[in-house]
Amino acid sequence: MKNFLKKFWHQTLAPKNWLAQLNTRLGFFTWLVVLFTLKAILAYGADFDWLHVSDPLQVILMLLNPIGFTMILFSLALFIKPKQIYYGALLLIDTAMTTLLYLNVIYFREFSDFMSINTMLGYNTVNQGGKAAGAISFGIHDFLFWIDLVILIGLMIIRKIKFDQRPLKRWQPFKLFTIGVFVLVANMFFADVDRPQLLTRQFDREYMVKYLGIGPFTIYDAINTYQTSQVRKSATPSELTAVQKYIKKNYAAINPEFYGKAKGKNVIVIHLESFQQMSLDLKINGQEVTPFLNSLYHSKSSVSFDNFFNEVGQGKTSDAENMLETSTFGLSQGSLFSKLGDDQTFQAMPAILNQRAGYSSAVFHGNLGTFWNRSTVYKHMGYQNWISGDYFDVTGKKATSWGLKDKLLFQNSIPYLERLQQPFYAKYLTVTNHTPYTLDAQDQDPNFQTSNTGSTLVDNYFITNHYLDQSVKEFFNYLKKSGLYDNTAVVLYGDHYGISNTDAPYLASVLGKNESNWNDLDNANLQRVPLIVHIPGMTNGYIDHTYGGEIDVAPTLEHLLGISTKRYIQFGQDLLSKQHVQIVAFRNKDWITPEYASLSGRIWNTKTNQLIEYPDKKLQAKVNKIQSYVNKKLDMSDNLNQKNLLRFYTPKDFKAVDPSKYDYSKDSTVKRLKKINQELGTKSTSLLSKNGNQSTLSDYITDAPESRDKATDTTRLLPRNADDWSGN
Ligand code: GP9
Ligand code: MN
Repeated sequence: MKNFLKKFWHQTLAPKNWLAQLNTRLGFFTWLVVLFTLKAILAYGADFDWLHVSDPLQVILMLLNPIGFTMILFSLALFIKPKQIYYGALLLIDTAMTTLLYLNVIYFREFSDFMSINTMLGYNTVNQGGKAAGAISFGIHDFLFWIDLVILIGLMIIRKIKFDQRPLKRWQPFKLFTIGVFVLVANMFFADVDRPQLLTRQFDREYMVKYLGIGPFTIYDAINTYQTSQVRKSATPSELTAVQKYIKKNYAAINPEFYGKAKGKNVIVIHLESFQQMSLDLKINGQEVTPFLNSLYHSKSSVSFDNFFNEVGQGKTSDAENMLETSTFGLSQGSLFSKLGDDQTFQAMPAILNQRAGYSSAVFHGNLGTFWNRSTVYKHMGYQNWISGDYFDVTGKKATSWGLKDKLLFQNSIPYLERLQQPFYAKYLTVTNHTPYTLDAQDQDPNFQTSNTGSTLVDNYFITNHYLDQSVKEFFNYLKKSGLYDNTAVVLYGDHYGISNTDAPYLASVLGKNESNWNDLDNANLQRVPLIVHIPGMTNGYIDHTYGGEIDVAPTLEHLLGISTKRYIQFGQDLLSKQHVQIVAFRNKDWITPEYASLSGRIWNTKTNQLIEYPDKKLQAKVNKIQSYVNKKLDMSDNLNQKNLLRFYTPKDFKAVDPSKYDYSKDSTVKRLKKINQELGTKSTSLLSKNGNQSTLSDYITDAPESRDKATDTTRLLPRNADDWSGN
């Protein structure tokens, strides 16, 4: 290795050899590869924030990832014998790659994201939002991306670099190509070590670039886009008919007792990150983990569900969001938001509520806007405002690596919330209760003593559960004080498990179970998450034992708001309907009902907690029937989403969402909200206007110690993807 590097230096890189090298075919090629690699690293460092690398392997991968792909691509020219074409091809490939790199640099400056094929082809007008033209920002180092090409071509013109007549040695091109392939494969191998399932799970774009580089990312994205477009192209409107027929049969009628119970009220959805049902009513060392959520859970003003399951796949939070907004399932692999979100047709809650009942809409979240492709997806769903971590001060201790701490998110959201026209549909995505559940000592309640299960993760989980509980309580106090409470329905739900099956047995002691006979059904039972619909003024609330899942929330909520759902393509059923079918389909085709569960092909009795090894004929027939119900439901949903069939269907009174109408930059959002309030004048229904244009922020009391901290120039927020818990 040392010898090789020495040789490489003396023969190729040493300044005295520069011109001589550039005058050979091989030397010229080597120089282009080296220079392009340096330019890629320049972009990574100067423009892409070093891709937020967080461990030594990632650093190495980032520095090496341009080499393999560049060698492969550039070496294609080496096979060309005629000298003019050889040099021309090399320069052309280099120019093309430089252009791709530079376009990404410019795009990233505006959108903190990489260019997908859809963006390049202009299908995705969304990201440009009409302002791409004037908004290009140049950096002082930009000339470095082009200077090498200018100098090389200049030297060729003045004949300092002459075309080398001699073609390469017979096997040379093949050898270099192979080395390139070898480097790329090694690159991919180590990427997979550091981030398993990188390709199949479709992490966000920064991930792909960090591990594989701009070139492979673009090619992978192109393949993906092509496949999706083929699937979609082949789809015909008639395929929708089958789905419609299914939906019609699947429809569960409204329950008049609850229909319209929350009509006209604001809706606040609180997405309780990684929060499981088992934490409700749980006592540790004699103390409730979540006393406030428990009080909501048992309130006479709440309809709560204790057999409500998460049904997410690999898209985790984004799958939960997709189900809640659209009542369609996420995908069997990867995240629908990331994979299809760029040009998907949604008929989602924000648009339905807006068009049917005049709701304004906003999402609040402490993590970066591009995570899970939200900045794009929300536009397609018709969200008017997307108030992400990009809006807030996330410096110092204000954030965990997942974003702004929940207490601060709720508090900092008020200036926006109070400017929304009422009724509004506002969603809060909490994030502090996220693995690895580490929380600064200053945020921990000294009066709460967590468990001692033998797993730090589990013990910490209850600490962040408790913090989440306090955050929600502070927010409710504000709602009451500001007067919003009476006119607002609050929906709280957990998105998915917080303790994975690997760690779940550690829960046995706190749940009063036996760790030694922990089984698959125990794991399935833990997939329950809370669903609490709190409607101030309601007095006949109760805990409903219906088996259901996240797919069912949209129709349930819409019916509570007095909005009929018959016309929409929704795979869930109103949980309050007498016709609700109590079969919960998990994303992997497992399922659970009040009587049985099918988990990895084995049947369980959910009442006795027993495995049924040899089901009799009658039971087997029953199980088969349930399984085909589940398969059909998932297949229908997948068919609809993969082929984007909703583009062929416009429900009655529904106006297709035009994503290009939305602009989520902080500046325009602030201006827009102010303008709407001013223009409406006395007709403005926002809390701010109702309050005589006095902010209600002072009604917000938080004990978060960070709320007084001055901004610093450090942040812990790590832009990265879903199940990456590094750097924490
Ligand atoms: C990130 C947050 C967490 O923004 O929503 O996502 P998850 O890791 O739970 O999918
Ligand atoms: Mn989540």
